[in-house]
Amino acid sequence: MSRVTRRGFLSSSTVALAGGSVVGRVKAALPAGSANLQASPPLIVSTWPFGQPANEAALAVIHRGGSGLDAVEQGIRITESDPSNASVGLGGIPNAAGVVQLDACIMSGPGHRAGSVGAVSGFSHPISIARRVMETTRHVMLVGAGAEEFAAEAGFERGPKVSSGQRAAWKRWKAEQEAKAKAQAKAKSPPNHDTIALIALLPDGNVFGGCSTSGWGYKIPGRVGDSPIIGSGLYVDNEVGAAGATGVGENVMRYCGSFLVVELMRQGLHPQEACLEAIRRMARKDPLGFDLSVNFVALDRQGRYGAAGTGQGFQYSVTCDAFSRVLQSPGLTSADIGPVGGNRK
Ligand code: SD4
Repeated sequence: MSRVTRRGFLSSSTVALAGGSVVGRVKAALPAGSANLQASPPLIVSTWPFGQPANEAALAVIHRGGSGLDAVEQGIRITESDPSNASVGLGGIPNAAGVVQLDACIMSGPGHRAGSVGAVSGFSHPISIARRVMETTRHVMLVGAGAEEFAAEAGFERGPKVSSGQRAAWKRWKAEQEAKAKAQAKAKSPPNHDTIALIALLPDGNVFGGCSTSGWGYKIPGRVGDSPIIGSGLYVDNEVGAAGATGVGENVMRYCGSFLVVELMRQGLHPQEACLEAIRRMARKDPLGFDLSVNFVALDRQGRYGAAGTGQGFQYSVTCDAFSRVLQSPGLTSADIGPVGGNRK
């Protein structure tokens, strides 16, 4: 199976559409993602290959006796601290006005608690601000100026608003925009989508998760994606497991994607099958079909895990005491759509 890099996944649907039936590929991928690699908690699963060092940092926190929330936060901070990650934390892609606005959320299975921030600029670690919202306020979500004021008062580390590389890329984009005078059309083709969603199962059976991103590159200022929305970019249910998403947030949000994956696991589906079934359900209903560009990771309380994406699928990272690996998820195309339902034309 060909491997899809995180930068390539937006165009992966079209590639896969030309590739014939995916049913065989889905079956072939199952053992690689789940049955062949037996995991036991502590188990950490995250989106994309850059999730692997985050997973490993999270595992080390757990072995040092840290809590599940510490593990999720510290793991995601690794990704947020790396300016080479093309849309998380310091590597964040600016919006159309040249400003990086970050989204993040965190969730604790115990107590079913959640915190999140949206459209925050000037801070490097939105995951930590999200955790502070959860732990010190009666709210779940703070956005924009209010979130920034909250973070400033709490003394959070300020980050460069735009890395020099991203600034240069934005300037090139801006110049192109002006030359072509097609700002609207361009905004529909973001340069890439690299979100970290990291979910963790601890040996005591508790489940945690977090998600962090700068979202859709060159988005309209104020746009908030799925990543900080509980149930969309992330969902944790201590009775069942957890799921997280990466891809085009608008397409995840309209279906409460991560909530859907968790609910499918509650009905007894293996995490990988739950990710596949959620995408099938979305694609059957949606005018975009399998061009939704959505990807999910999931794990359950039994220590099973999986992932799936549209097109050729995507790469995700799995870490436990026995191994730490980047795996290829199965992908779904129109060949796997089944009966068309809902309001799909
Ligand atoms: C968003 N879902 O803001 C995020 C982007 C993403 O990998 O996942 N990038 O739409």
